[in-house]
Amino acid sequence: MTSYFGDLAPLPVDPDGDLSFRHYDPEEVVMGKRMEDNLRFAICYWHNFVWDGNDPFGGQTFQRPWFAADDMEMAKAKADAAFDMFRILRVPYFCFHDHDVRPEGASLQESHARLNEIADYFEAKMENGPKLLWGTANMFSNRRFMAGASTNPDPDVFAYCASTVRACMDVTHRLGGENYVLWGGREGYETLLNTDLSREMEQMGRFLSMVVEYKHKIGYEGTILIEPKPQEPTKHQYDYDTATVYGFLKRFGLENEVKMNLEQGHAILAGHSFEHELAMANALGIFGSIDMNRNDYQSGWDTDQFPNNVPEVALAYYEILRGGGFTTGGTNFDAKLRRQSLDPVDLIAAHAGAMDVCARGFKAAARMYEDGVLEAARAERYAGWDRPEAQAMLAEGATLDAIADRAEAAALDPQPVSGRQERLENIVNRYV
Ligand code: XUL
Ligand code: CO
Repeated sequence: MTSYFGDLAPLPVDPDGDLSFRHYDPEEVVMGKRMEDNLRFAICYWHNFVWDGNDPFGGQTFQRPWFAADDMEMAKAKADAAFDMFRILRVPYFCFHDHDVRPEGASLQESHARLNEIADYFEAKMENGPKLLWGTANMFSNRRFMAGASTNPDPDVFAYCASTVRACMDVTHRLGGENYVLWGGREGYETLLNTDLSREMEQMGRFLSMVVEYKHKIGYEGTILIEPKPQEPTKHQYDYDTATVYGFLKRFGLENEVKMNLEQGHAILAGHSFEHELAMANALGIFGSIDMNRNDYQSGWDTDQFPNNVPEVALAYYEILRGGGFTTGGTNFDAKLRRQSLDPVDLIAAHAGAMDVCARGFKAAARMYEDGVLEAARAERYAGWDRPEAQAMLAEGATLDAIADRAEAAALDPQPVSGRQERLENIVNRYV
């Protein structure tokens, strides 16, 4: 089959090009690292090669050649197109669900055999090509998962999920995947009238504990990531946001085993900003990776648009830099075209533009971080806490009584100082 993308060569770095990287140069060194290593871009399989353009009111708009049949031959044609796109966009990583890459078999065993056959096909293509940022299992599309995966009222679904995750983690391990993601697509409820919350959360905790045990059993050294999302597809999801997931991890003793894969759009749906979720994960020591996209602020749906707002992206990378940058994580574009963008080249242009937006945002964040102006202002705001009597209040042995006595003896009368928000916003504006 001729390439789905015609004869497109890998995109050049050209500030004046039409289809080029205008701001992203993988070789440019920022904060001592190549931009490729700072941003660790990944392309996702599902939105680009699986989604057919449907929306709640209409069906397929895209006519990808590999949609012609649901067989292994077409799965390989799809992989050819995918790896061709990874080459054109010069990305170092990709991500996939089992369901994205192989047609489901008549039995669990056949599904797993097909997954392994595709993994063999990937392995050959990965020799000089992109690496796997993360693998995951789709336990939300098929109707068997309509009432949840590990939280399902039917224990056979729980067991089916154990088999599915084992197969997907094995393949992720074999392909050198740097992370394994669990997004609780339907781990939540539609109505409390038929839901036993307590039981479902116990099931989810047991399942996650066993996933972690299995990771150690097979010697997989990648990071297990949970991707929080408050709702959609279910009305309420148990992994609502970072703070909720942290409480859940603590409850099951998994806070040192599992980190977060944070998605811009999911943060917005939870009523947060993306930087809030990133800062929270850093504060709790559970930041892992990001799904970069942009959410519509009016619709209330998970619109998974390509990022196109440099200041927003800059603030996100600023929090990531404050936490020390990525380790096993990266920037996965969990983003899809609008359904009228029919041309193959739209997929390329969308990603090239998104990579440029991320590069601009990252470089602004790096300058802001290196100049240290915001950090100096932050440090100054808390400087009082460096005084010995302030430190003593937080130390072991301090009591409310002793502190209260000291406050009264010293006749403390604290004077408010400005939070200087607008001046700080003006500083940010100089960089973006
Ligand atoms: C859904 C979503 C998923 C996860 C992987 O909103 O973000 O695609 O990233 O299952
Ligand atoms: Co995502």
